[in-house]
Amino acid sequence: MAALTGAAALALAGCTDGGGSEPPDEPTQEITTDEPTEAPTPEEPTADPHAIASVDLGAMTWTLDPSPLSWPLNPPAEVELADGTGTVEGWTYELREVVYADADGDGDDDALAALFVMTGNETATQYYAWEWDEGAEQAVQLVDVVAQSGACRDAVSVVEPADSGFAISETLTASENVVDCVDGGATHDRTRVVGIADGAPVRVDGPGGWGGTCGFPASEILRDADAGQQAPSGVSAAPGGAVAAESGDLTGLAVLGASPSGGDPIVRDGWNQVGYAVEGSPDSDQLRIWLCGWVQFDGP
Ligand SMILES: [Ca+2]
Repeated sequence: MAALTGAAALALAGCTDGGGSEPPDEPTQEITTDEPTEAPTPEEPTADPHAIASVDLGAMTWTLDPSPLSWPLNPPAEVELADGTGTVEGWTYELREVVYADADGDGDDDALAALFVMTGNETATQYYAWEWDEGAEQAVQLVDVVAQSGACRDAVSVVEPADSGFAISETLTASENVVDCVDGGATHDRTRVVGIADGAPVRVDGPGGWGGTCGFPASEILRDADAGQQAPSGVSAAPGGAVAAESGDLTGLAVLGASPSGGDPIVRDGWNQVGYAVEGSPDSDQLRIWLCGWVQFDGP
């Protein structure tokens, strides 16, 4: 305190001295050398951007996606893993590889974790995102499956960190052959990048859209003007409309359903899942490669 007062007094003296050519320099130097000890930054070292990597996801309770698009069908609601594995009513779950990237843009790593599922002869691998909550210092799981692999189904080949999310390379089966092991039919390879916005998986590559699993065409494809008229407010990346998809003018739109033969439309909180095309995005009749999003249609 005494030293500080002395320095301040010197500075004051230097300033009031004003007109002198040499003396003002010295006090200024003394003040700047004092500064580092006065302004420490104690909070910085405690925030670890890779904190989620120390969370053992193999010792967490996982909530399983109840969507009809999630395989295998009708899983239990949740499973508690211990040492990376868990069993519920004949269903066995195993934690597989975990990939880390900052998927929501807050500077902290989030995770995309593979969960291997077995029941009877059926196996699948589902990829769930875990978002790091810095305030609560815990990893929070997103319920929506981000990607999935299964025999005679879609296949995920690579999951790796990307600039603003997780890059997922996968092979999609054509919709009409999705469960046909004998004749697999046409397939489509693609890589998409999935981030997290408002607690939901969203695509952060290209024109955007929903980042979870998508359904199958349950309605005829509307094109050009018809598509735009059906969704005058555009397409949202997630149900609820909080995250707008970067859609531009719609050139194609189809309501999606829960099975390759159409099935019930996929509706969440009054929002229909849709496949859509905009200028420059895939616009073929192979609807599974279309962008995917949500539209709140008027009427009942
Ligand atoms: Ca993050």
